Amino acid sequence: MSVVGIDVGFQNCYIAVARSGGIETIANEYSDRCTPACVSLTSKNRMIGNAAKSQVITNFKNTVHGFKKFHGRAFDDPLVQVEKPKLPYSLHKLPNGNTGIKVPSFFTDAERRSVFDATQIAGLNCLRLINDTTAVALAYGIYKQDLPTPEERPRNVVFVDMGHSSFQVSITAFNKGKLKVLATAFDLYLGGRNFDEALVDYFCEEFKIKYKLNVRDNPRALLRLHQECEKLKKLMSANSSDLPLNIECFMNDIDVSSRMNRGHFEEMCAQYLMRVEMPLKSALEQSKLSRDDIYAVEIVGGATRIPAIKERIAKFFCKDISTTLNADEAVARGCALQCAILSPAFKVREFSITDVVPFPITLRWKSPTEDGLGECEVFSKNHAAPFSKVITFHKKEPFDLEAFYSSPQDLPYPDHRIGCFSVQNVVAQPDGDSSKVKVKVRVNVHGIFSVSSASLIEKQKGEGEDMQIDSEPMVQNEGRSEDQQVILALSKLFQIQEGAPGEKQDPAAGGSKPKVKVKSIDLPIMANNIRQLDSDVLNNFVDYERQMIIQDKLVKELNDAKNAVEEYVYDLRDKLLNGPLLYLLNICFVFCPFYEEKLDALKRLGQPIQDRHREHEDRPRAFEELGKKLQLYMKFVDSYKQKDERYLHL
Ligand code: ATP
Ligand code: MG
Ligand code: K
Repeated sequence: MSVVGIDVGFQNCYIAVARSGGIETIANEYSDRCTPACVSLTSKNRMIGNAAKSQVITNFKNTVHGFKKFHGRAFDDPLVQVEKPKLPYSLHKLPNGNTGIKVPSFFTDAERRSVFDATQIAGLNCLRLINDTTAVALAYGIYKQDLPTPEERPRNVVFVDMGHSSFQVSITAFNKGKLKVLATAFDLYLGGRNFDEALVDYFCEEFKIKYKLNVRDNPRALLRLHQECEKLKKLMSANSSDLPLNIECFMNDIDVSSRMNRGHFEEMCAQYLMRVEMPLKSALEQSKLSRDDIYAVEIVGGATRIPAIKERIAKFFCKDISTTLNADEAVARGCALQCAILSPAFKVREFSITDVVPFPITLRWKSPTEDGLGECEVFSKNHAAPFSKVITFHKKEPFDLEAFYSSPQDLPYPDHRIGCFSVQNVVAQPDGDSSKVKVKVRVNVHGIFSVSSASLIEKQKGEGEDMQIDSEPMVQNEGRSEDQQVILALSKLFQIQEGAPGEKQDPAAGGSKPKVKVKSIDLPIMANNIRQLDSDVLNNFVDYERQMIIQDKLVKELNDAKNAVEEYVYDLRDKLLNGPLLYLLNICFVFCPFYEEKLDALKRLGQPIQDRHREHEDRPRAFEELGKKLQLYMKFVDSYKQKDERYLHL
């Protein structure tokens, strides 16, 4: 069994794997530890990663990249509509209203569920979905030997991650063996690509005037300009002097060239640089810490390499920034560590993670006949997660619980609804009184919300109030007792898929006074409007994925066979140079439908030729050897002649 951590970035993916010696970021088939988040489709197969990225320009319509932001989003979502015109490939509406990319963050419930679905389709067993900065925090904390003891004041570290598409900050408190996220803040629309786009805009304008080119009308040229601008941006991080931009045969056979320097670039990007401070400020305020309480500011993510961004972060915290972690690989490594902790196959130092609920969640309820409409915020902002709570209702009939995010204005997502959970089979007590119904709500290890179970308590006197909340922190995944944790993680995983009907209620849950004897009956819960794929649809995708894997494999085998034939042909061609045999060879190449057959046919044709060729080559050597032997013999004869006179007389 192996466990891996995967960081799916907007631009790049990293995969780290836990090995007995530690965490290792693995390289792909190009010996590259960074794999572009890119899939290129042809009529026959898919190319993934580096191979796909090389197709971005040639096969632009069918090469999909930058899709991270579409997870869990409806097609009509404003974000999708804003991004659409920028994409060289087209987006389509799926039957369920979600976005599909046709050729065929991570933050809100819907996005998490979508990523979760994706892991299932890929055949992965997802142990935990973890926030980027929390993974980074784990990668930071687990190796630190000098963390304060649990009794001491924690060490507070700020983690700043700016990737290609988004910017996030977390403030985390560390003690020996544990970390607790205190606050998170983000600008989900600020990242390296904004800086690329600023350059692209600038050069589009310039080329319009200088060369009369309408770059925006030519997707191919625009993509090339994008790539060149990104290179230029990276160069400017290391170099403050004037730098050239040259693209040959850019458009209409015209070569273009221009220049840029860091100072000018920073001016152009002032609007983006200004936005760096906001999330930093918000996180610090939420954490209720002062700047003096901050032990270190750690930066990760490719775009934090831009000097102006580093400066702004340092200036805000009045502190030099640290780069203890590998800026590119920290997220994946943290994920792999988390999996190793969860997996029974690894012994890892104990380390518990308490993450936060990034957006407050409210439940609203009503029942068909009662007109009582109630509402309650079940998870406040930055509430610890994973966490379960038990809410007690007094009801006579089935009722609906509608879950939604309390503050839609802070949400990076247009729809603040999470889903509707119907608690079924609720009946009144035999004496006509309301029944006590205990409902368990939970934010699980993946940060996914659900009404996970409900039970009806028989013969309990009503307390006259509609509901009450008992809190009960969910079992944390605390290192050692590995087997149980995996079982726990897996069982949780399972419940999500099944919509958690009739889960067995822990008798201790809810902290109810154990004196009164009660009978508890599990109630089924129906989840509606959850932004997760139905099991049918999911299974279809799983099948489809399998078919595509087989297809990819077939095409690869075919390519390998083709290469073998070609190699053979070139080899033979070199030897034959020309003539009727070559003609025959070509015919053979064209007429055999399968590469294996082609190779066989060729070999049948080629072998005698090669044999003769070898004979021919061997002949001079044989003569030479014969000659040498003859000479030797002659020498022998000569010497003998001199020594033995009798020989002469023979
Ligand atoms: P996200 O986290 O937003 O989903 P990601 O994880 O794919 O995206 P990263 O791999 O962390 O993003 O960073 C990629 C970004 O960093 C790109 O915009 C890239 O141009 C930028 N970048 C990488 N190196 C440098 C550099 N030396 N100077 C400036 N920018 C850089
Ligand atoms: Mg990232
Ligand atoms: K473990």
